[in-house]
Amino acid sequence: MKIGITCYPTYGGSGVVATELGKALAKRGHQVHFISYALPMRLTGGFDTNIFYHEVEMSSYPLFEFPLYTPALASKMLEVAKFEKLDLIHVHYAIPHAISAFLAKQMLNGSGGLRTVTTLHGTDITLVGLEPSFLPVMKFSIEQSDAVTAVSRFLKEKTATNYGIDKEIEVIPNFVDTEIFKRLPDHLFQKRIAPNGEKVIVHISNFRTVKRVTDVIRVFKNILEKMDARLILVGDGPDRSNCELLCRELDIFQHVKFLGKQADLVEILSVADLFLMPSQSESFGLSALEAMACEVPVVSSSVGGLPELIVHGETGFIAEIGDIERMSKYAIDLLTNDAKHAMFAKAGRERAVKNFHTDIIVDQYERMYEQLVQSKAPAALVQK
Ligand code: GMT
Repeated sequence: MKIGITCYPTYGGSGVVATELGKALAKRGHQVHFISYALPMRLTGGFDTNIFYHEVEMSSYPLFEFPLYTPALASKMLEVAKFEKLDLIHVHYAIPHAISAFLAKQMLNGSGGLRTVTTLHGTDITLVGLEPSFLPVMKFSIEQSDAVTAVSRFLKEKTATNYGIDKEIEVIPNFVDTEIFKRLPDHLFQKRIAPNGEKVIVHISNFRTVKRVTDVIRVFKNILEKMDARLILVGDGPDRSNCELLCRELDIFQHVKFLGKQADLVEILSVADLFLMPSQSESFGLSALEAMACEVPVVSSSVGGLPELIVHGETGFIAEIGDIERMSKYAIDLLTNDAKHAMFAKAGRERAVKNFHTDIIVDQYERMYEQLVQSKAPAALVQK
């Protein structure tokens, strides 16, 4: 098949999922065309004869106070779909990608029946899309998509209730390449991070308010009262300065490393003893899955899709949002009980391999694409 993929190319789970999906589809022999305003973050690392990248050109004009990305993206989608003869375009994160895909499909009407797929990822549904200035167009563009998927049951239900959409939404969870995301014996990095065998706690996010990174720091402070430990914070974003300030106020800065954005997460997760994800909102929690694949137990909040990923008492623990004391108790329990920690680490890895390995999930997307493409109306029947 010839498949177009549109996503946000920057730091973030939806772009990671879209890019890894495209790479896996290309490996299976499909031709994949990424359409975005920049090269997706994980699309580096060598030439692949089945992968193409088309950049959306953005022109500025003094009259336009705001960049007009939606129509520019639709025009690029149209161009690529027409000349590369795409079977379908799969957009990740509905705003504004589903709108552009709808426009491209409308413009192509009658010349081959381009199919569109929208994957809902998180705040496109739970936050941004709910704003009155977006809601009607969000509902419309989701309903107009030929197929819609959500990354968790939680998100599927939210879409139905928040938007009154009764269209079929298939839950296809996120995935991880467990051949790449696996614990590595890297003693050098371990020595640099925790030279005296200190416990290593990791958090990875884009440091937005919904991630509640300050809760991570407060839990870590409680851990430090019981044992020597290091906190590794990976990523960057609006709350980073606040977090650095809080570490100084709590006088724990010397135990915390802010690594900023990092490409090699496996190396970092391989030295981790615990992963913290105390988010306010999390429709799936991709980095928690990546941690599980690297045998790192997770302590998280109980929001959104996290209880679908983390099995409480088996692969990690979940607590109410903001319940720092309970999260600290769970964290200390795991960090002080080696046998329990080993069981959780093993169970997390097994769950990632058994339920969320790339092949299992990409099969589901591929099946859905095949059904869509087979149901394509012959050109003559497509409304002119
Ligand atoms: O929804 C967002 O704010 C951003 C989005 C992203 O691009 O990272 O995150 C969502 O999608 C990820 C990939 O499916 C999920 O792992 C995250 O849980 C989800 N974030 C939220 O729901 C806050």
